Amino acid sequence: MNIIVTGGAGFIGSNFVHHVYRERPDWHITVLDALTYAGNSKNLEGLDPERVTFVHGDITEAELVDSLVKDHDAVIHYAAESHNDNSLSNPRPFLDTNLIGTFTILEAVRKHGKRLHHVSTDEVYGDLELDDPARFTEKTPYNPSSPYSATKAGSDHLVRAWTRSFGVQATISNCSNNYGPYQHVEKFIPRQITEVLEGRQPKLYGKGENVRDWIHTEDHSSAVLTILEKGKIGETYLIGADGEKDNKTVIEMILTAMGKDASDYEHVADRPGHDMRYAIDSTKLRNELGWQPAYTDFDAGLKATIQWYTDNTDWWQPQKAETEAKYAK
Ligand code: NAD
Ligand code: TDX
Repeated sequence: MNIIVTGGAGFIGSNFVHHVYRERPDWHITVLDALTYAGNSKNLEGLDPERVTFVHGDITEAELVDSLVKDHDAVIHYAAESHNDNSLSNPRPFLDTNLIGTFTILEAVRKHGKRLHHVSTDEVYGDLELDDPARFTEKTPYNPSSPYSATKAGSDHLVRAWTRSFGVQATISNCSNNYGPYQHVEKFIPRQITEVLEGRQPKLYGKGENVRDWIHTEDHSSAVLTILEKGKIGETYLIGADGEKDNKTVIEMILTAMGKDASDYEHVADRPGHDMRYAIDSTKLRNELGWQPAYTDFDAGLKATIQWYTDNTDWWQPQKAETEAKYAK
């Protein structure tokens, strides 16, 4: 297999590149990434250049995308503007990358008859009440809340339309909140860990009752590889590992693991339109494709992630001041 991973220098994309590099030693990987503020070529350091080629480019550049897709077997499409808070302050790049970028990839895979796996999010379904016994399934109606989730929902619809109307060979996955190494410090867990490492208090939005369904990024990678190899064309699979936790609990776990008082955090203004709860039912993926998550001990995964940020200050410090300046604004 000769694959393209878009967004392969970002958090989840680079973890997927490392996963495939280990699990499929005879595959060749081409990473296509624009290296926006969220991309970092250091995430791919140490990989054999014979097996991984890096192309610095934008997924909205039709000629470049077409020329790459022509010579590969499949595209695994991770590239996106991914942060809800940024989508509230400046939505435009979300429309360009998440909608026009996905459209550009669809046109190329359509023309050259190549396989596509589209990586999406559970946020397309909107949110659940805290006491709702229901979880999201592949049949839940779309109801996105933020500019980010609306553009991801739009990208999913484009992939379905190109599959039905033009016979594009595509699958879609919608995953819950990821955590693990190489995650940008703008996101909840790395932001709080690095605040503590820099001697400041973690920042909890509102009352912190909001629930996220945490999955280790390694489990996301193994699920995407499973769908790429065994998934049925035209189908959508939800990816989740039964990891529901409210934000207040996660902050308290981080503080405790880092030797601080569990109440040593500050409440800050809530996110406008803040989704209350996400929860994934991944029965279809488990029953039909035989996938199982392996990293379900959240406490152990969180401690390993804290250790990674503690050991890799050179990786995150260059992004930190700029990120906090954006938040302050
Ligand atoms: P990220 O922001 O860490 O990385 C995004 C990558 O895409 C970066 O390397 C960036 O340089 C690249 N990129 C952005 N715009 C581009 C463009 N126009 N052309 C080429 N490259 C471009 O994001 P992430 O958290 O790793 O998310 C990756 C994917 O997974 C996204 O599609 C996101 O919607 C989806 N997802 C994320 C989560 C999560 O918890 N973070 C959960 C479910 C799904
Ligand atoms: O400082 C913070 N304090 C805080 O309480 C930050 C940055 C976040 N939060 C809250 C907001 C959310 O309830 O923590 C929760 C997680 O926030 P984010 O890390 O921004 O993630 P979320 O908005 O849930 O979206 C993430 O999961 C789904 C990813 O960023 C998306 O790309 C993915 O689609």
